[in-house]
Amino acid sequence: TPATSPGTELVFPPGFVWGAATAAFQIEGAAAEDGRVPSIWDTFCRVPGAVANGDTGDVACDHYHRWPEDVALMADLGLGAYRFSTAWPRICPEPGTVNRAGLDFYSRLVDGLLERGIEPWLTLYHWDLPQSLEDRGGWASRETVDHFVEYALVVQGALGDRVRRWTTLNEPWCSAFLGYAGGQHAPGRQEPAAAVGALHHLLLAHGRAVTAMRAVDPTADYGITLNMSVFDPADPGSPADVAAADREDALLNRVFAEPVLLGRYPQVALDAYASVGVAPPVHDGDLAEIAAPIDFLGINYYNGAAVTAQRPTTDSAMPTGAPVERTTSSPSVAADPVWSVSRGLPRTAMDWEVQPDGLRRVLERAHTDWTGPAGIPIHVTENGAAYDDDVAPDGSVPDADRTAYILEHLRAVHAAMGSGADVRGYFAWSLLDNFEWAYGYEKRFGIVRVDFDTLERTPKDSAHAFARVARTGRLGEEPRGGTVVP
Ligand code: GBH
Repeated sequence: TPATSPGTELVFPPGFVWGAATAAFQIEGAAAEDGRVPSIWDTFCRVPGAVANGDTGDVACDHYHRWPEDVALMADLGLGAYRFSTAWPRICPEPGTVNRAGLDFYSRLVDGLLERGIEPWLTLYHWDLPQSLEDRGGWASRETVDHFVEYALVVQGALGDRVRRWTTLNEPWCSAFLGYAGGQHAPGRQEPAAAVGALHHLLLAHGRAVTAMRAVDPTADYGITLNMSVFDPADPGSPADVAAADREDALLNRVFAEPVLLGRYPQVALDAYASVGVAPPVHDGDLAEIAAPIDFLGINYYNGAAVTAQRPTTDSAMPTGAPVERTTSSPSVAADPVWSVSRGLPRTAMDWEVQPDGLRRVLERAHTDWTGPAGIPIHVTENGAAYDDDVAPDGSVPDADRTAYILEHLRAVHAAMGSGADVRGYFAWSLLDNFEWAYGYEKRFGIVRVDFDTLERTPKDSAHAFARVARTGRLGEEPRGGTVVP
């Protein structure tokens, strides 16, 4: 349990993991080097209008070449852990093939991290499916499951002597529903049946890979990262709004957490899918495979939302002038639409609400409902914010908004731990400004600024503030929303 010292200084327990996170496609660049083949994101970037400004991952942060500098940056900041993903299209260009040069890159990276005392946290899949597998049906096809397991074992075979923390998937909700239902992400399909197929195959790939990797090495830690949110009924007195919030919760949170941790799909989600005539393609034994024991649950949290079953009018519901939007939890996979409404909370450059207490609620709920009973610890594997940063005349980046966002969310993590949630680590998203998917390079999430002309890196004020908490395990009375002096 974390301690609270006199005053309002918050103390995190010794051994708490402090890190920063990235993903291969968002930072590496070198898209055609050393035998890498195209991923669904390389293809999607070439679809006119799919990605802002026609941006691609061809160069990104050029991390593929500049990784020593990035590792040194993390070491300077005193971070104890680095969460990154390996690119499947670098490692297994085709099923049954292994590209040694691709593996060697990650082997050098892992060695570089370990030399600096930074623990590698490896995610096997952060959305960059080889295009050749999409051509065979992608995640909508059951065959992709075993291709993933094969890839996972190849990576483990090459790095398992040094990597102890393995995450199978990052945010399978995004892969399935933004990729195959909403179409905002690669592969850009809008097919409810394919999306619900992808949901199931992703979960099966996770469970099967955990079992296969654990058979090779029972001593390492295996987990999955889910994106979670909190949904409040816009009108708590309206049964329709309460039901809408419950459905959103089922479609975003429970439909992933319950199969993984409890071995079942929530009925509310199955009913929503049935309302548009689709269902997960479950075979006998699949749910037992999906529920393979895990060693940690990764949770990514960015925002919550207030939702309603009634389409609100722009005037009354959105005082910020933001468009009234159907929520993204259930794009075309539920007949009853759910709308999000503004509560007048501050928003980031993504237009997402800033709601730190939502993180406390997500963590406490995950502990109570899913992980706590099984004794499984939680790691916050992503949390962070996009803001339009200014560079000061002296070259520094005084990102007070992002700094406040991170520190407020750390307070929420501490509060959740205080009420018993077994949270063991926190990773800031992201180490670097990077390729923000459909938003290209327009949205900056980094605690380190990247100048996309020169590729120069500059730690922002948020990096210094976060580093100070990481080094000391203490969070003092930094002014909220004001400047934090490193
Ligand atoms: C993560 O996804 C990704 O893992 C990471 O790669 C990415 O760069 C980062 O976050 C920032 O986007 O409009 O209120 O309905 C974020 C997942 C899912 C979080 C959709 C926000 C919609 C909020 N996102 N969710 S709302």
